Amino acid sequence: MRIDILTVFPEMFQGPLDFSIVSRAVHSGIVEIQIHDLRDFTESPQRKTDDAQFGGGSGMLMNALPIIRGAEAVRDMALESSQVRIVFLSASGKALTQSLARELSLAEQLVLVCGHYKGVDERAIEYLNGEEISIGDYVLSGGELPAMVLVDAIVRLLPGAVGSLDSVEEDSFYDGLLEAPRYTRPQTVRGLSVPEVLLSGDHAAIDAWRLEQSLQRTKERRPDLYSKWTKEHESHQEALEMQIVHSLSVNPTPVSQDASGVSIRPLLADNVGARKFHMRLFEVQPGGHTPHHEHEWEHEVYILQGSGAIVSDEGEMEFKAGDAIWVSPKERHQFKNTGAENLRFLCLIPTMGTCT
Ligand code: 9D3
Repeated sequence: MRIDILTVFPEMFQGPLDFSIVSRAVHSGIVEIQIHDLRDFTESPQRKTDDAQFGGGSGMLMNALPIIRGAEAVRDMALESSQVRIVFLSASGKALTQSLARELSLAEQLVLVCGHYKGVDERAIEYLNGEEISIGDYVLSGGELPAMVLVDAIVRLLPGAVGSLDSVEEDSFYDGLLEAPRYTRPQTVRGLSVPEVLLSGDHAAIDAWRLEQSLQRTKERRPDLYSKWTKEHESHQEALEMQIVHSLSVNPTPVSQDASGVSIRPLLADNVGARKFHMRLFEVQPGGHTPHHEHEWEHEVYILQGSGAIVSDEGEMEFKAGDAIWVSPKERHQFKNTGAENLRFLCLIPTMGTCT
């Protein structure tokens, strides 16, 4: 990939791009980054790049022509000009997201135009067929820092830019959730210890704890992401089949591997051979319960948070966070929350035809 940056402050780019992943990618030839001074594309002796705006209004606007000449010049420099995208970093652009970064990382050449002052003459964007991108809803003084942010987000996605472990962006059940808290040595820092479960070696319990923490944090800090995640995980259960096997099937030894190499590790011995699941996440308030119900299939239930009991004709079975329980087919039952916090549990329902 080749990235050309047009700016009136080329000096700002000395430093930030010379470190870590971006610098390594440049030195190994994965990406070529060129910074261009927009003043080099002016024609007046004063090398002026801005002017007052038509229609009135305070502040200066960047002239269209230096930007157009600059973009045309760098477009001609590139060997293959087929896949060029011209991006204007602009406070009124569409939001930069990971999926937009991923999409941009597929281009052969990017031309980034850093706006400044009150903005740029609209005709520069129109003539060059540019797209406007913002890095978030806050006011900065120019497009230079956003351009560096964009470069960092894109370059680390280029094949070979990041060590092999990180480089695979695996689709995961946790996608769209904030990460659970993490800890490293020493075990005690100024009297603060590491959550017990992380030292237990019990991978099922650790997975359940992390999922619970992720859900809790996301709900609190990013209600937007939380409702998106819960919606997706209710309505697109098919898409989740593999992820659930991934994140919640946690016996110590793999039982089998499917074609994609995913280890299938059933939670319960009865479930050997089951390959795919639908998933439903339920939440019951303290003192609350689900309706009485029964179903044709038997399925696993994984308790993520809280404690309670499953009540059926057979009697009552208590459970707590970390437990995996088994619900028999055609047995009328309900879940009760007997604890003080919300009860959360995942139901894993085997997909027809893939379960023995
Ligand atoms: C009249 C000033 N603004 C209204 C609040 C518009 C404006 C123009 C130019 C605001 C900021 C800027 C300078 N910022 C950018 O060029 C910019 C930016 C940003 O401010 N926030 C997030 N992403 C970006 S990308 C470029």
